[in-house]
Amino acid sequence: MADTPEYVPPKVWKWERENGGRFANINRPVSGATHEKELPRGKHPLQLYSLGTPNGVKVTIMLEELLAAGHAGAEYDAWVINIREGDQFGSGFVAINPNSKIPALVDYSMPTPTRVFESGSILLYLADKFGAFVPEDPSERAECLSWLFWQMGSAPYLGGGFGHFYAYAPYKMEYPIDRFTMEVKRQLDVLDKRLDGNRYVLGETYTIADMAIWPWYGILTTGSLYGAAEFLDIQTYTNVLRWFDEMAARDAVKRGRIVNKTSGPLDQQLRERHDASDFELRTQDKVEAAE
Ligand SMILES: N[C@@H](CCC(=O)N[C@@H](CS)C(=O)NCC(=O)O)C(=O)O
Repeated sequence: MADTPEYVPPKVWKWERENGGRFANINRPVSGATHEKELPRGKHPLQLYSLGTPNGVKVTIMLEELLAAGHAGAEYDAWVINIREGDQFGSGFVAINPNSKIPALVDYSMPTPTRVFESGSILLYLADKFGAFVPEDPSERAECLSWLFWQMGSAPYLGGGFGHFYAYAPYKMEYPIDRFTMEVKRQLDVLDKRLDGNRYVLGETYTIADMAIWPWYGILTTGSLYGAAEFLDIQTYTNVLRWFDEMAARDAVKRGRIVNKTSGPLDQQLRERHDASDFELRTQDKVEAAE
């Protein structure tokens, strides 16, 4: 691997197993299962297979919001898929997401068990299923979906581009860091302008668009995502900061953001969620104290 003007790509790219960087050991240029492994199944109709990353947290916030709004049918089991250990390439997981990425959901309340993958698709599936957090009015619904898909389109720039080169690449490279910082700051500005005078992304209505954007551009403001708050001069995006705080104060967001977390403070990790009482009884600090 080289980052010098002398690098000339070969005629046909060949996979080098050790091309460096965090997560390099789990990447492959082919899809499909690498090993047989069934997925566990709990007692609820909704089974979530995920991890407490920004894409995973979108869905657990939505499920906790649905429960808080009284939708008892949104009770769920949340299982950890350890992507650093390659769980996403187990046969059971690949059967519900051929793309081998968390999050993925199975809805057993349907006549035929229904799999849903892609975080935006899961948010929309749940919003439609429960008639919640997506506007009914066609114009407002279109606006909500535009922001939802804005986030889905922007995440690879923020995570795969900026986050990768700023935080995970084996060494710092000016060209890609410059390129993706420019784009991430432009996107932050888009969001900041949208939130100027708007309490939530759709104005007064809290929707799946907020739930999709918050774990990425919201958490970015705290510095815990890529340690980049100062580098991105995040304090200047005052509307994003205000919106971040307002959402962070919601009880459902406080719960959803710790589900399937496997790092950080132990009292902020609920590795598996099978019951509402788990937030009181089974955070990792309590699990370890009982061992
Ligand atoms: N577009 C997908 C992206 C999901 C995604 O990138 N998930 C990451 C964790 S945040 C993952 O599973 N990575 C494992 C891998 O790349 O092997 C979505 O929004 O659901």
